[in-house]
Amino acid sequence: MGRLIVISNRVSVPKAAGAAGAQGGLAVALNSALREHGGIWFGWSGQETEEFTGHLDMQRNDGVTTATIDLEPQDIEEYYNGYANRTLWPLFHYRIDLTEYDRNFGEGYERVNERFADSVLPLIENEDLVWVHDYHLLPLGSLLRQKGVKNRMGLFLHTPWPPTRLLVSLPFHERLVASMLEFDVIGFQTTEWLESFLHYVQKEMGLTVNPDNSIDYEGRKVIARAFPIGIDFEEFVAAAASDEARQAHDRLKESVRGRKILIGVDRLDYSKGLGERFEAFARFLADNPDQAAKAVLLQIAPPSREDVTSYQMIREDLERKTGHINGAHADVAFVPIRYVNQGFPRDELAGFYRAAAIGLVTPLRDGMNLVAKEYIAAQDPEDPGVLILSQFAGAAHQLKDALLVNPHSIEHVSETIKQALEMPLAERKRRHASLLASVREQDVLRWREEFVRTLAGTADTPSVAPSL
Ligand code: GDG
Repeated sequence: MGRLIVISNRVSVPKAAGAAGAQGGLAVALNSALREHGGIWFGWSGQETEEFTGHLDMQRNDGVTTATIDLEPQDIEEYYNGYANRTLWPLFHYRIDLTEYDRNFGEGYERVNERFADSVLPLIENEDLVWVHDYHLLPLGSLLRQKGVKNRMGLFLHTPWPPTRLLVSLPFHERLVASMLEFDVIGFQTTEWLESFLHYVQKEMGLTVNPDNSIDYEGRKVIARAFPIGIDFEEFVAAAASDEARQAHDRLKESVRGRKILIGVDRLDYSKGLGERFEAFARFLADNPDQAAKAVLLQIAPPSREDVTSYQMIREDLERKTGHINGAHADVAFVPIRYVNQGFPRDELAGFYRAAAIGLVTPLRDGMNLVAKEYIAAQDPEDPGVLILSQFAGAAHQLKDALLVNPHSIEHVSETIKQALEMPLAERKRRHASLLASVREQDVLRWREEFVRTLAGTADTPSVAPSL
């Protein structure tokens, strides 16, 4: 098997084990894959430069080589803040009301993909496997083919894939999807997004999908498959058992003085359903006055994509809602919602999860959602908390023993909070044991192994095709 060339919008430079602010599971998994197979992780440095030069900043840290480029301010505005985060992200999360269709964004997106292709090209050797990530880089495979790359190339999409009826609202949608078909493997988080994609290529492009899910395209076979991403299970269990986690756990527990903790952890993003979650919690407080002084919601929401207006709006909306709900339900010694716009080290986060009686994971739409899996991994199996999970998160396909909810239904979520708080220990343990087995088994190492083996052409093909 050749080396791996991992390409994503941003690159996560490996840090020594135990370093402060250590990395998330995805970065850990990709770095371990790069250590094992050898290769390079390429992407944008996150820095801007007056004029694009294509200069590659090559570094080697902890056994992994990274190569990054800087982008011009116009690139960042049109490609990153524009087409990626104002057009594709909302559209792929079913929010055509927030989707902006601006021709400059589209041109910037193509220009930056071209810059990525030109910059990474000299790094690719004959036998390398090229693994591209996410919605920022959908046309990259096609651009690399045009420049003569013959290697096996795969794409993994971390977000949902939208229904055909929504996708056709995107100008030049045919061109975008056709460019994706230059990859050899296209991976999705769940069969639901896979089915949407296959529906599009059949209905809009008239292509044939074979029983093994491969798509016949211009004399080649493109493999489309679901590869559900997971967490680095062992790493997260170890994080939850660390001294830092225990201290964070004890500090939080002490501060709530016997109240039950509900926890939410999300980037501050409208897809995560935070406003609906706050309203559901307020409804729970209003409908259960006897419980109201016994529960507290800790919402950790580090800011994200702050240059995009819809993100500024969601932030203002949540500040207003928090103020309103706390104003209505607080007393002099207690506020029901603790809303924190700040990130925490992973170990501390694991301790917070463990302290919480309920994990409240209620996105309106989510490719997978790793927070749900982290919450399960961090629990004490002898006295576990309850996971309340949106039916619209990819994770709901696997975590069927969670309490699945429709996050749009404030009443349903409110009633489910009550059910979770009253759940007997035996049922909590039974549900948790089943969820834990699934999170452990389908972890991030398995995810990357399956993708890499499929890309290398050494994996078994799935015997069952999704039903359309
Ligand atoms: C995209 C897709 C898909 C959050 N706050 C803190 C913190 N986090 C970490 C969580 C978790 C990660 O960020 C968030 O992952 P999610 O999966 O929940 O969501 P997205 O960021 O939207 O990720 C998603 C994922 O890609 C992977 O394919 O599951 O559907 O949208 O790991 O723990 N980490 C730390 N402090 C925080 O305060 N250390």
